[in-house]
Amino acid sequence: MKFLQSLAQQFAAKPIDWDELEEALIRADLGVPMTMRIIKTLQEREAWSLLGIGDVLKAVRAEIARILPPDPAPIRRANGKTTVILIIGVNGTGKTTSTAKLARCLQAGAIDHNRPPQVMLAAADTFRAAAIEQLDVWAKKLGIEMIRGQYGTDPAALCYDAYQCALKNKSDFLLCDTAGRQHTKTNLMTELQKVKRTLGKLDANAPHETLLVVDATTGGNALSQAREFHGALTLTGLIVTKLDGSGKGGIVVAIQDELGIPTRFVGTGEKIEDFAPFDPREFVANML
Ligand SMILES: Nc1nc2c(ncn2[C@@H]2O[C@H](COP(=O)(O)OP(=O)(O)OP(=O)(O)O)[C@@H](O)[C@H]2O)c(=O)[nH]1
Ligand SMILES: [Mg+2]
Repeated sequence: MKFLQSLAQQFAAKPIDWDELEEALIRADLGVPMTMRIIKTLQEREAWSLLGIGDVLKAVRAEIARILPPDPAPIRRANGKTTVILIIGVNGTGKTTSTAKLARCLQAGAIDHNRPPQVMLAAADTFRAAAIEQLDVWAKKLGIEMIRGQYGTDPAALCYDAYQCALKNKSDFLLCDTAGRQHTKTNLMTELQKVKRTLGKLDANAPHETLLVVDATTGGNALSQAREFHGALTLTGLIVTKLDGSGKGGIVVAIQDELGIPTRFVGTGEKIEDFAPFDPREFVANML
């Protein structure tokens, strides 16, 4: 059930219980600061005791609309060279699937309408068993070249080689899928920083996009993930996955609010076509 529908049922026939409302908004993953702002906005209104659920809905919508950029930025392109997109995140959030989905999206020219772009993949998860084969299945299906190395090798070196190869092939995009890692593991975050630094040796602006994949069903934990990954790597955007599940996705509003990181794409299922550029209007309409 959409979270505001359940809110409406909860508050329909009685005066607003501020504690209950606060709890409901936090349960929807909107985060504490935004929840407090919404509550404060409502409480400051004159004759607040007359507030009904309609006012609550309006305040939540207005607050979300104020925070999300109305038109999310398109992919930042490298100047006439290969654009490198680094895909990172904790284990199992949907990085590999999203890498394939994004490749298809870019390949189909859904983002750059001028011509069908050439896309390459780098299988930079050299850690998890079968990770390379998993991406390879997608690469074959999509007819996309994938650069791979041996398991256990340095992902930074693999990304460097893949980038060189993509530049030589005049590929428009290189998407680097990386191993899942806990944001709390310093050595694994350092490994990613090395990947970023190494790519930067071929173009100071590379990777041109550093996208964190967050799973909508993990709720508030995605905010801690975003904080840590952003602190270590300076994220340029989010991909929020599993919006077809029980997660409300409110956390991406909290992440935009606190860290200024925009959501760029959404994953809405396991199939390759279950993916789209983030549309704030549609997102809010689905959420409310
Ligand atoms: N329902 C749903 N499932 C998804 C979505 N995106 C990914 N998945 C599923 O989530 C599971 C994990 O996806 P992966 O792409 O392997 O995740 P990952 O982040 O690469 O995982 P690791 O590399 O092990 O860290 C798979 O079963 C995917 O099919 C989505 O948007 N919706
Ligand atoms: Mg993976």
